[in-house]
Amino acid sequence: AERKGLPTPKPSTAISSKPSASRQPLVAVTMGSDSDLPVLKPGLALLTTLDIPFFVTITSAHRTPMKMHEFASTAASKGFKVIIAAAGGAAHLPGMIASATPLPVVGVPVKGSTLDGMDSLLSIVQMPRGVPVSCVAINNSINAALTAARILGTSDPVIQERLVKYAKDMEHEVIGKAERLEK
Ligand code: RP5
Repeated sequence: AERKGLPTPKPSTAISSKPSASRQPLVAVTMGSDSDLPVLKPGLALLTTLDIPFFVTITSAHRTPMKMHEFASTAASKGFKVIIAAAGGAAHLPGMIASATPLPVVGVPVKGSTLDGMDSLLSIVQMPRGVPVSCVAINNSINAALTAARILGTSDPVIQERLVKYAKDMEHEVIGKAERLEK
């Protein structure tokens, strides 16, 4: 639903389809519950399109606090460069992850069945000074994937070039839609 009305750039044919599992994952993706997975799926698909290897797990701040802490505190030494953390409701996961790692953490507020996701958004965005979480819009896993890719792109020109192409594809798609309307 998050992509409704938004441009949907096609995957580049220049991008390798080599499975990411065979290479060092650069992005660690975690979520509070498997019920968050449908929201993360578009972002995971985009990471695949951008040929960025990633690892996905579930670590709940409340239900599996030990596993969450182990995940966060070992992520940097395992070679991950960025963490994406999605949670809904009392969405403490991204902030707690950020408290236990020096890696950049991108938070995805997941819209639950009540409160329209405002609860998740405020829980993630209102971090105390000193423990940063970069929070994207409610349910916007695409922007979480792009933020992770942009971070990686600062030290990887190939990824940065793919992001330039992504933006160009998006621009062409919107211009194409506008031209069809203007006829
Ligand atoms: C949060 O509670 C999860 O991130 C999820 O968004 C929400 C509801 O979890 P379930 O009850 O669906 O497992 O911790």
